[in-house]
Amino acid sequence: MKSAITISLVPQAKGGPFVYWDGLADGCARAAALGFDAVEIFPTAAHALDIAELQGLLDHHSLKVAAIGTGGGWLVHKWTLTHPDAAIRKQAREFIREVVDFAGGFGAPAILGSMQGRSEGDVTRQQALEWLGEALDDLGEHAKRHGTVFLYEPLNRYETNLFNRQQDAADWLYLLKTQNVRLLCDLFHMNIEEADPATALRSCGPLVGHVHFADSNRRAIGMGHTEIGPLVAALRAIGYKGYLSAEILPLPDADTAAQQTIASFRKVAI
Ligand code: LER
Ligand code: MN
Repeated sequence: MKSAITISLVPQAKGGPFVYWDGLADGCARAAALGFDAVEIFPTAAHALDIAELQGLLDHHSLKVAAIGTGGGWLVHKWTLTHPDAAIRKQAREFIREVVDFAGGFGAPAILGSMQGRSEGDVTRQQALEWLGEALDDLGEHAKRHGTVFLYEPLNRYETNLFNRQQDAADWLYLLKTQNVRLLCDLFHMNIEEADPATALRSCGPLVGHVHFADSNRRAIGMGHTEIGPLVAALRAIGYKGYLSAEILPLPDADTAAQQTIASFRKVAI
């Protein structure tokens, strides 16, 4: 397994679960100094990122891009793939496609988290899942052109009512036309929603495509009450070789959260 840490470039996400907040150069330098393998980037939009700048930083620090988030489309514009307005759903899809293209250039997947939206008002669950399924079929196949997968993240009940548990999402993903979407298993959401997170990871097997490495309280692993040993054992058992990426609160401060993360990673995952 490989280590990664998050960099947020979205001012509207302040207070959110990202470790570094002071730009790509700062985040990459700090991540590399601690020995992380990769960074996970949370941009306002794909076009706000500079390909040459990012490539230069990755080369200089021997880092990779673990994944790129799309939640900026929700935080900045309130766009989702299940919005009742067709024009907004289209903008949401375009926004995410651009992230798929940008991330694909770095061999990394894009993440669908907050931009999945929810079923509410006149949008029934059936309707929302139809729109979400169409979008995932498109985005999954689009990612394939770059040789990458597309990541779908079940969120806890306070953030979506579409899929809160990994197995429910997995059963539904298998019904899609595309088979190029993988699950992003966020241990923070799983701590809230799963009866047994380790069993959930084992049962999703090859669909597990990325992991958000967060403790029960969304702090660095080791700063809450999650027992990480059985979770890593479950990931080993299914042959997971991807990233454990720290999408966590920068508490008590970013550097301490990052140091705690890499110490926990080295203890359990190497
Ligand atoms: C995104 O990865 C996520 O986990 C959501 O809770 C938004 O922060
Ligand atoms: Mn997450």
